[in-house]
Amino acid sequence: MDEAGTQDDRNRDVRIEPYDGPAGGWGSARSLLEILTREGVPVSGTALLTKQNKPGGFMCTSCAWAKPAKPLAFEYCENGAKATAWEQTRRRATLEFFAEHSVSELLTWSDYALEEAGRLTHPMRYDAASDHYVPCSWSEAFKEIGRELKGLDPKSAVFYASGRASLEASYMYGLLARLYGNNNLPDSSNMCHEPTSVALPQSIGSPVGTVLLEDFEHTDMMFFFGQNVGSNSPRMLHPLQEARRRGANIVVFNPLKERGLERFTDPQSPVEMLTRSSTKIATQYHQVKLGGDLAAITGLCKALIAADRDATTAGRPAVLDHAFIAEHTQGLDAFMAFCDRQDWSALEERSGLTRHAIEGAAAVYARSKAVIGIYGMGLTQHRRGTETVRMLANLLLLRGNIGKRGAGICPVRGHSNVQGQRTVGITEKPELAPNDKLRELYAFEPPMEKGLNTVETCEGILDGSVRAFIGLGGNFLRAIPDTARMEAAWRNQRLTVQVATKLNRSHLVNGSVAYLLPCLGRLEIDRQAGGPQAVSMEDSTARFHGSNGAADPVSPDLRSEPWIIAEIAKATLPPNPHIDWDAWVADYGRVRDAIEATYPDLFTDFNARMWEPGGLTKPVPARHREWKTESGKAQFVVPSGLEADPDLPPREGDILDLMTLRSNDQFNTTVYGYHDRFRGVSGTRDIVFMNVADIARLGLTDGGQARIETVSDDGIARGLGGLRVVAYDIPPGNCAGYYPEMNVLLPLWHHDAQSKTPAAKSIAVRVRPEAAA
Ligand SMILES: Nc1nc2c(c(=O)[nH]1)N[C@H]1C(S)=C(S)[C@@H](COP(=O)(O)OP(=O)(O)OC[C@H]3O[C@@H](n4cnc5c(=O)[nH]c(N)nc54)[C@H](O)[C@@H]3O)O[C@H]1N2
Ligand SMILES: Nc1nc2c(c(=O)[nH]1)N[C@H]1C(S)=C(S)[C@@H](COP(=O)(O)OP(=O)(O)OC[C@H]3O[C@@H](n4cnc5c(=O)[nH]c(N)nc54)[C@H](O)[C@@H]3O)O[C@H]1N2
Ligand SMILES: [Mo]
Repeated sequence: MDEAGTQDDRNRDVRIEPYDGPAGGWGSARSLLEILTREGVPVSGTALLTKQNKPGGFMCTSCAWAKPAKPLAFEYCENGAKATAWEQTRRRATLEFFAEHSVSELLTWSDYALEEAGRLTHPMRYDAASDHYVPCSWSEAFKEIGRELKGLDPKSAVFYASGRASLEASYMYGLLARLYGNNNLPDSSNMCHEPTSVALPQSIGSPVGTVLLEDFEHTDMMFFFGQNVGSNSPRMLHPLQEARRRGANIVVFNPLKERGLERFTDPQSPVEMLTRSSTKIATQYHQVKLGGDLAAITGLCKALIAADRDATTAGRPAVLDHAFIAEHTQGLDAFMAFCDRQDWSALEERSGLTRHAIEGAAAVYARSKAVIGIYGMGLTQHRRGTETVRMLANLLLLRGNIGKRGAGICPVRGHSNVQGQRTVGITEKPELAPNDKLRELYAFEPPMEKGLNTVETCEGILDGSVRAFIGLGGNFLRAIPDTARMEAAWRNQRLTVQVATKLNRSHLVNGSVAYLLPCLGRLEIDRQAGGPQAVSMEDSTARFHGSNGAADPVSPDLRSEPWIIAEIAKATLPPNPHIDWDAWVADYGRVRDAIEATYPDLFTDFNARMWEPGGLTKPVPARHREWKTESGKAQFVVPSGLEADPDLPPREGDILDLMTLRSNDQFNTTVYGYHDRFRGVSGTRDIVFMNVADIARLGLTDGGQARIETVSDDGIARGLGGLRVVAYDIPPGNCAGYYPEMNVLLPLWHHDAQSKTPAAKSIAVRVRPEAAA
C-alpha cells in the first residue's frame, strides 16, 4: 500500500476455498512474515519478539492469556507477533497526512486503511471550519480540555477505558473520574466478559476465573464453550497440546468447526513443522446452535443427575460429588427439580444437539476427575449471557470441579489488561470501588451514585445527557451496537478526547471540541524524570506481571498514558495536597505504592513481586473453596428459561440468528488484513456464512450477493448490503459475519439483562438476495 494508506484494499483478490491445514504450522509462519514485511518492521523489531512475554521483557499487547514462568524460546503466537508488528510499524500518520486528508474524506476509508496510515505522531485538534485535524501543543490541549470539563456537570462526562492500559494508568484514570465527580467508567469489559463479573460473584463469590496455568498439567478434561482459541488466544494451544498428549479429553461446544479447536501444529517444533504433523485437539465436537448452550448444559446436568440416581440404585459409586455439594454448596434441590422438569425433546430442539450426543459428553465428564470449563464470547454475548455463565458454574459444581487441582472455571479474557483494570477501580459500580481507602488516602468524598456502563453511555449520548467522552484507547464508536445511529448522535457532544496509538473511526466523529492525543505503546521505552518506567498488568488467570518497553518511541511527541492522565487531572481538578501527580509520573513505582496502599491484600510488596517469573498470583478465594457469597456457599442457580434470547421473534421461517465474530486477521476493530485463513476466506470481510439448506430455501446462491436486515419491532430500520454469501458448515437457522462491520445490525437494547453486555452473538435477521452493484 502507498504512503497515503488509502484504497487499494478495495481491489482485493477475493478467494473462498476450504482450508485444510492445522492451526499454527506453516500457514502461521507465512502470515507472520507477510505482516512484518508489509509494516516494514526493522530487524530490531523482530529481535523485539524474543522479549515478548518474557520475565523482564514486555507483555504482549494482544490477548490476556497467562504468561508461563518458564517461557518457550518464542513465547508469542502469530497474532501476538502481528500485534507487535502493528505497533512497531514504520508507517506514520504525519502532520502532512492530516493536512492532505479531510476528516470527511477519512470517514470513507475502511478500518484497515485508517490504521494503515500508521502511528499517530503529534497531538491534534479538530478544526471544524476546515474539517481537518490540525496540530496543537500539548499544553494548549490540556488547557482547553480542563476548561471544558470544569464547565460541565460532572455527571455528563464519561471516562471510557479499552482494556489495554496498564494497572498504573488505569488506577490514575479511575481516580481522575472519581475526583472529578462521577463513576462514569465504562470499559471494554462491558461488551465482553461483564457477564462473568456479574455471574461468578453470585455463583462462587469471586469475580474472576479460578484456573491457573499449572492446572492444565493436571486436568483430565476440558469443556470449551464459545471460545476460538486458534485465533484469539493461540498461546493457549501449547498447554492444550500438552494435555492432549497426556490423554486429557477436550469437549467442544461451538456452532462453527474452528480450526484451532480441531488440529494444531506447533510452529516452534521443527519436527512437527517438517513432518507436517499436528495434534488433534477436540476429542468431541458438538455444533450447538447459536444460543443453545443453556439447553445443552441443562442436558449435561440432567444426564449426570440421572446417571447418579442409576448408580445409587445399582449400588455403584455416585456420579455427583455429594460430599462437596453438602459441605460447599446451596440450592441443589431446586436445580435438580429444574433439570427434571425439562424434557429431552425441548433440549434437543433448542440446543440443536441430540440427546445421544449430550449424554456422550456427560459420560466423559462423569468419568473425569479434574475438569476445566473454558469459555468466551460465545457464552457471554447473549441476552441471557450471565445466566449461561452461571449454568456452566452449576455444571462444574455438580462434580466438585471448583477449588481443586486441575479443575476450575476459566473465562478467557480479551484485552491484555482488561481484568486488571477492574481490579484497580475501573468500574461504574460504586460498591466495587475502594471508597474507604480513597477517602482515607486522598481526603475526598468519592461519588456514590452509580455510573454509566457502555450501554448506558450510549443511551446518554442518544438522549443528550452525555456531553463529554474521554477515551483511553479503543474504538468505542465502532465496537458498540447500533453504530449508524450512534454516529449520528455522537456529534451532539460538547467534548470528545481520544488517547490513541493509531487512527480509527472513533476519531473521525467528533464533538464540538475534539482532541486526538497520541500515546506511547506498551512496547516503547517510557522515559520519565525518574528514568525508564515499567508498567504492570493482570492476565486472564489473575496473575500480575511487570512489563518493560524495549523499542524507541516512534515519535518524540508521544507521551505516556500516565502522563496524559496526570495532565488532564492537573488541568481539571483543584490541587489535592495528598496527590502529587508529577511525582507519580516521574516514578511509576510510586503509583504502584498507591495501588498497594489502596489494595493491601492484593498487591503486597508489589514493586518487588511484579517481576516474579510467571507473575504475582492474586488471591482468589474460590480457588481454595472459600465462597465470598451472601450464604458463604457456592450457589446452584436455576436459569429463568432455556432461550438465550427470550423475547425476540422465534428464529423460524425466514428469520435467522446472526453471530458477529472475529477473523484470524484482526484484533477487535483493528483489521490487520483480509485473510481469515482458518475459515478459508481471503480478500474480503463483506460476507455472510450460511448453511447450504438456508441458502437454497431463501432463494440465495453460494457466492451470490445478499443484504441482511435486523428483525426488530422498535421501528428502526437496520440493514447491511453488499455481502457475499458463503456456504459454510454452520447449523441451519444460524448465520455469521464479521464484527465490527455487522455492528450496524445490532440494536442497542439487545443486551444481557443482568450485565448489559450487548448480545452480539444472536441477532434476529433476514437475509435476502440483492442485485450485484
Ligand atoms: N487475534 C486476536 N486475539 C484476540 C482478539 C482479536 O480480535 N484477535 N480479541 C480479544 C478480545 S477483546 C476478546 S473478548 C477475545 C475474544 O475471543 P472469543 O471469545 O473467541 O470471541 P469471538 O471471536 O467473538 O468468538 C466466539 C466463538 O464463539 C462461537 N460462538 C458464537 N456463538 C456461540 C454460541 O451461541 N454458543 C457457543 N457455544 N459458541 C458460540 C464462535 O463460533 C466463535 O468460535 O479474544 C481476544 N484476543
Ligand atoms: N458485534 C460485536 N461487537 C463487539 C464484539 C463482538 O464480538 N461483536 N466484541 C466486543 C469486545 S469483546 C470488545 S473487548 C470491544 C473492543 O472495543 P475497544 O477496546 O474499544 O476496541 P479496540 O478495537 O480493541 O481498539 C483499537 C484501538 O485502540 C487504540 N490503541 C491500541 N493500542 C493502544 C494503546 O496502547 N494505548 C491507547 N491509548 N490506545 C491504543 C488504537 O487507536 C486502535 O485503533 O468490542 C466489542 N464489540
Ligand atoms: Mo473483549
